[in-house]
Amino acid sequence: MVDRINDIWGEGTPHPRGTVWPARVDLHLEEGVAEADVERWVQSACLLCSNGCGCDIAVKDGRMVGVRGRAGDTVNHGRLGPKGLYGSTPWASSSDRLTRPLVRRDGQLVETDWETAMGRIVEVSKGLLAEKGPLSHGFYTSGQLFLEEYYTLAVIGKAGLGTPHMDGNTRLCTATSAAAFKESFGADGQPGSYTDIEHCDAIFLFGHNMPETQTVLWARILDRTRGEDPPRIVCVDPRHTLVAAEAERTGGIHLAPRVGTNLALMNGLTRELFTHGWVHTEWVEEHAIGVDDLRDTVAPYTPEEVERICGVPAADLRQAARIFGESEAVLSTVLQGFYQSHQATAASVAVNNLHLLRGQIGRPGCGVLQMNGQPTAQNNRECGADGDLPGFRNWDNPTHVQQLADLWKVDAMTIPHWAPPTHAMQIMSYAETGSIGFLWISATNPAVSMPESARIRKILAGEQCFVVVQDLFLTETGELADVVLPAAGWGEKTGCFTNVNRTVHLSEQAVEPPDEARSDLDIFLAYADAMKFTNIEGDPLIGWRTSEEAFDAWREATRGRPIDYTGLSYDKLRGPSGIPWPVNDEHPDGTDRLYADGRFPSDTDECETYGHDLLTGGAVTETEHRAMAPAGRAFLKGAAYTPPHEEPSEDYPLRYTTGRTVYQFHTRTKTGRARSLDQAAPDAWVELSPTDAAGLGISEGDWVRVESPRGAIEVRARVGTVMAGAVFAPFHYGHWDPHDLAPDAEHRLANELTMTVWDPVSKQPYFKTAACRVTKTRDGDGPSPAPTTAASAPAAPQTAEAPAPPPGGATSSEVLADTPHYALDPSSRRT
Ligand SMILES: Nc1nc2c(c(=O)[nH]1)N[C@H]1C(S)=C(S)[C@@H](COP(=O)(O)OP(=O)(O)OC[C@H]3O[C@@H](n4cnc5c(=O)[nH]c(N)nc54)[C@H](O)[C@@H]3O)O[C@H]1N2
Ligand SMILES: Nc1nc2c(c(=O)[nH]1)N[C@H]1C(S)=C(S)[C@@H](COP(=O)(O)OP(=O)(O)OC[C@H]3O[C@@H](n4cnc5c(=O)[nH]c(N)nc54)[C@H](O)[C@@H]3O)O[C@H]1N2
Ligand code: SF4
Ligand SMILES: [Mo]
Repeated sequence: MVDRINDIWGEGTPHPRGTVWPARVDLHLEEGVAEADVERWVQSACLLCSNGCGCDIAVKDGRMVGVRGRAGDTVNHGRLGPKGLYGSTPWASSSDRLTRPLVRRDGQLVETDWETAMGRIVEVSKGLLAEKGPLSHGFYTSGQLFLEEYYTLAVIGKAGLGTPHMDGNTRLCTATSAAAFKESFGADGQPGSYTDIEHCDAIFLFGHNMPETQTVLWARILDRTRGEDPPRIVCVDPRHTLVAAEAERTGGIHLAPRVGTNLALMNGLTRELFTHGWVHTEWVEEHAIGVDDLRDTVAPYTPEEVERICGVPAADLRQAARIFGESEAVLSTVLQGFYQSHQATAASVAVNNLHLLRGQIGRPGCGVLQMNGQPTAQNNRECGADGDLPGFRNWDNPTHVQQLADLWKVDAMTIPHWAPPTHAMQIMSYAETGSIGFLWISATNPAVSMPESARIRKILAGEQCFVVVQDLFLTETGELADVVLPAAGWGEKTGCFTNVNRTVHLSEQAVEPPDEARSDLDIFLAYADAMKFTNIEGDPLIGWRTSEEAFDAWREATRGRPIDYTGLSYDKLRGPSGIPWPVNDEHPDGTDRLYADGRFPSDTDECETYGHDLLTGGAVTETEHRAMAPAGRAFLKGAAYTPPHEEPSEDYPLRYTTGRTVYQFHTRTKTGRARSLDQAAPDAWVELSPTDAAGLGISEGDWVRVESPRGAIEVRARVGTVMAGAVFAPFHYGHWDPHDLAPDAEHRLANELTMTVWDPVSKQPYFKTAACRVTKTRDGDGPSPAPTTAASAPAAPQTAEAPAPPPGGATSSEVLADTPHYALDPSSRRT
């Protein structure tokens, strides 16, 4: 048995550049279960982050009792990280699963049967449709359902109801990834591949704490940095993460920009490439447009100017640019430190620009990974339950809309395309006013995860909007709903999903869902049936009943598009696992790397968007796009840096930012129910720099109040590795508490402080820029509950080799079965 709590990345298998990453199989079974006891192994992939590690689920007595990595899988070569090993299965047998629908009666949520619950939904839905039309309907879904479920929901919304108000929590997660691809290359889709790790000679991580958030991918990188001829690492993060430690170890560099200043730093790096002649001029001339404008845009950002804005020493910026400029093959990864921060799309596009300027794209080692976070975020973007049109189609292109109308046999005018799809933050605003009077939330917990929590609670609890919540558990969001539907989860249903590097996995049903819980697919189909959605021939709009039939329908929707699934089938996915799209006649076994030919899907008739001005978000028109004659070339686009919306002031002198720890996933509905993960990070904290802590008279473990103009939390302080002037809070902790409802649990939700503001292009809200103040409220009685293993470690020098054990340090992964999980108070509609 392995211990992935203390030994997060596991035994190393270093290997030389250009050689295949060796396999290492990780296995974990529930306490008391031996390998010989396992009755069946069922093929799947891990659903606890975007890495999509191939695994098999162990089944015994009709229960999921553990997981084992798939040695032959192209993604993980057998490895699994802490969440995947310990967090994948315990939640499923938790005693507080939702097993029957709930409806609100006289203010109380009470159990009921499916007929009553669906009857209530359909009654409200039909009533509003008749009275106000489809714009009264909104859907807020996830990055954690299956492809088949998103596609079904997308068809219901676009062709059944005809509402543009549909989005996913992917808006909070990877909207910027999609936007950055569309702006640079014309369509969504990761150009790079994980195999680039084996070929590169430098890796840049932009706002990405990979050692904690994609642990298996980080293990793959460690196997290069600890082997012969290692790549140099460059880290861009205001905290001294383990990426920063590895940067220092490999002769790379750690750049710690002030929170909210990424774009100034990127403009500085770009300027350095021009200044030193590190631009591959011939390649750029042939394959990109916009180079002159970009050179002008970045001209003011001298290293000294960058130092003034970002606080990054000019010499460090120069060194980082030199590493980019002189390496033969750079791999870049970008994540929430960029996507959820100020000027998100512009900063992320700037990473694409660096690769285009160097001509480093589509070749081994030269990947751009605009990362995803959630396991199935990619599928939502592909299938269009995030508002996009399915198959990376352009809502502004009548031919693309007509293709879908033909496929679904509906009038093209039914499909909402007269204006951009409504983004999640706007959906909430419409729900706030009641112009959306019916909001269906599936597989996401916005009461904890959306910014400015007090406002979100008020919207969901108010009478102006009827709220349906579909989840595994009665979450903080479910408590505010009018109807709660019990869903079947991973392992209890069959479906496919696609990871960051376009790799598709099939996840088979291993066990039956509890009692009356149903798959999300079945729930959406039941709604479509009850609403009697039909096509123009009078046949049912949704012609499929099973997930395999839904997959086959989806496959047809991708024909001829960059994201081509036509060569995939359930049978094919049951073979060697982990196949990257496009998969078609030309590429029957999938495609490791896009754009090898230097041709991009940027043509006016092919692209997914005509693009935007990165500074203002203003849309480029079709005519303007056509005039640029992209002819398969990529776009180099830039923007000037502007200061964040809320800068430190006398009242709020510090910069507030939020994020994750390795042991918890999001709002903890799964990881909080696995004993070892829960114990490794049981409660909230904030990280302060030693300088700020000393100035405020705060010691490790003291209780502090952290306040922004919107709200406050009271948690314990970790004197940590965050840069001076910044404060970091994990966002995992709502009021649900597996131990008990702690008196302080109401006051530990990081999003009480964040604000309702978003990127002008991707519309992704900013979770990583706000101003705050910190005051000590009382002495602590020991260290804070923050993990001591990774970026949240105490300020004492941190080395990548020897992280200290976490508090508690237990390795049992049994479900927290007997503790009262939930102080269930269905009468509360908290405001
Ligand atoms: N353990 C674990 N793994 C996860 C998840 C989880 O909840 N737990 N969630 C998954 C999901 S959905 C996602 S989206 C990913 C997210 O994965 P990451 O993006 O790696 O995680 P975060 O902690 O949100 O943010 C990354 C880093 O951004 C830094 N940062 C904060 N502000 C700024 C800034 O202004 N500029 C820069 N350059 N950096 C800044 C933070 O210090 C932090 O180290 O993780 C996925 N994997
Ligand atoms: N302050 C701050 N806030 C953030 C972030 C941050 O960095 N800082 N990160 C943002 C990001 S990147 C993300 S991705 C979001 C995540 O935020 P959420 O999406 O709210 O987080 P989860 O806890 O993953 O919620 C998923 C819900 O779906 C349920 N679920 C799981 N599987 C299924 C299923 O098969 N069917 C159904 N019906 N339900 C299921 C789970 O029980 C859970 O309640 O948070 C965002 N919020
Ligand atoms: S890296 Fe992500 S996908 Fe892989 S085991 Fe960990 S949580 Fe699961
Ligand atoms: Mo995410």
